[in-house]
Amino acid sequence: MSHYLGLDASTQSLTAIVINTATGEIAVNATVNFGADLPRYGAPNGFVPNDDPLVRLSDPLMWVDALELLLQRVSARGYDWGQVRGISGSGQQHGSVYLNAGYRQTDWEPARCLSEQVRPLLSRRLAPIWMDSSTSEEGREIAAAAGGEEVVSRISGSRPIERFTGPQIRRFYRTDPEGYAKTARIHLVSSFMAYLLCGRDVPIDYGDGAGMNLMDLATGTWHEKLLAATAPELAGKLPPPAPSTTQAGTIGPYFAAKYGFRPETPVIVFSGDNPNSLVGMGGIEPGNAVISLGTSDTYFAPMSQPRTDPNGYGHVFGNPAGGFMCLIAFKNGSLAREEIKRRYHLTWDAFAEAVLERSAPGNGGRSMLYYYVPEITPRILKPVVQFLGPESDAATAPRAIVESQAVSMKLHSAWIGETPERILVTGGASQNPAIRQVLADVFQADILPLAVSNSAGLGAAFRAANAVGNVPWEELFEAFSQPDSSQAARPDPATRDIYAALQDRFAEALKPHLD
Ligand code: ADP
Ligand code: XUL
Repeated sequence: MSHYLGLDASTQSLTAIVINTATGEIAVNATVNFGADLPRYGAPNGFVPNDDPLVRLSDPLMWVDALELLLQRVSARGYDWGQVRGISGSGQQHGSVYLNAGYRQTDWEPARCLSEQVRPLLSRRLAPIWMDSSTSEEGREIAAAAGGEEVVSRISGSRPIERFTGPQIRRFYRTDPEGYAKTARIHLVSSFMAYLLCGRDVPIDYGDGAGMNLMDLATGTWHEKLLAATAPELAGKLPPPAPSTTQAGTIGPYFAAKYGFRPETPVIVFSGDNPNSLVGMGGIEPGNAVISLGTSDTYFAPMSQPRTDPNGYGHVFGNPAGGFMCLIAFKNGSLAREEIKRRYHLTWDAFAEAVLERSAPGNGGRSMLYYYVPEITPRILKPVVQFLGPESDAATAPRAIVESQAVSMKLHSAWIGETPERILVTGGASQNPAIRQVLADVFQADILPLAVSNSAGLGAAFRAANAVGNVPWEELFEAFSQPDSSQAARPDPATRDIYAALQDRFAEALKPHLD
């Protein structure tokens, strides 16, 4: 019995990953896709279409049905949930679920479907998710009441951000004060899923709790001033924050009776998808960083100190393995690289060849501002695309964008105050050897590609194994998330000064465009 379950409730799907720590095998990897498998919710991409592009809401009952469907499906394939020794999970960050005073009555009947029994507990029919950006006004009000954006950032790890839970709660309070008054419990997506499984009130873990603009990073408690700035009587509506290793409870009678879990199966608090990914990728120790090169690029890394970004671009969350982590999002990632690829009619192989064979580090002074869409880091609201230095062509433009993106990442992660020796890379563009080499040279660190799919679900399963079965992190990383060293890029020390100079020039060029 060395099976541990990680559940990942993401924007478009719910996934179950069961790891077998005795054999190093993945015993279960199953997904329910909200759009395809639950079309009755009318949410092809996981949220309910809305005429207002700023509004993004999802139906929490869809998540409840997805959980049941997923468990049923895996059982139907012959898997016995009674083998599971511990459970944890992951949720898309920031989204919130609003329950009325009935939330404590959890004597759910296994003979009836759970969503029917949860429906009367909702004090708000739909849940705002991380893609919602309708709360700019509320963010400004919270900042004003708390003493400024910097104060909110210093306490909570982020300035008020539209998608963060505090501004979302304030918006609910303002637009539906009655609904807010009826709300007795506010959960994150992660803690809501844990609540369902346990059938009892559960805490919010530090990892995900830090994404609310409400938690004091220094103490791990809700911050009175931020609560007061957000909405009245909020303290009583929030579950307590708790370390990510906390046992939330054991599996509830509903799931034990209906799906065959052992009744005493421990459930470890769920966390956010980014904190779980840090674990799933094996990046929990300072000295590591993860760069995910997907549609957008993200940089996340463990931090030994809860520093905050003085510019207010980055976020600080809890590291589920202890301490803190940062997350920095760069919107112009693959999208911008694809623009260059298209403009010069290149394949990805030709793009890599241009960087590795047809140009050299520093690119003869050619770099670029590559902000095809508004950027989060640094904050640039008006798109700007501009080549800098001598004119670029098909041989030099790929290097111009890759070097510029890499120095921007280095520049905008400097506030973390820790130099990574080893950077794990993932996402579609991490397959590109040229991008890996430029990152190695700019960061003067080893770049190691990691082919882990669903690092959030895997990280959740690791957390269950670590907390319940005392399985050491290293053993889990060794078995399930080994980077591919044969594809590693190593830094060339001769490029250090070239990139230090480029970083300074790039920072200067950015200045007139910053918002
Ligand atoms: P997401 O999960 O955010 O949708 P992925 O991690 O799947 O994204 O990455 C998809 C992106 O990877 C595509 O947009 C594409 O531009 C990029 N990509 C795929 N292969 C390569 C390559 N060889 N070199 C550079 N970029 C690539
Ligand atoms: C992080 C964020 C997203 C969601 C998506 O701040 O908003 O990464 O967690 O799953």
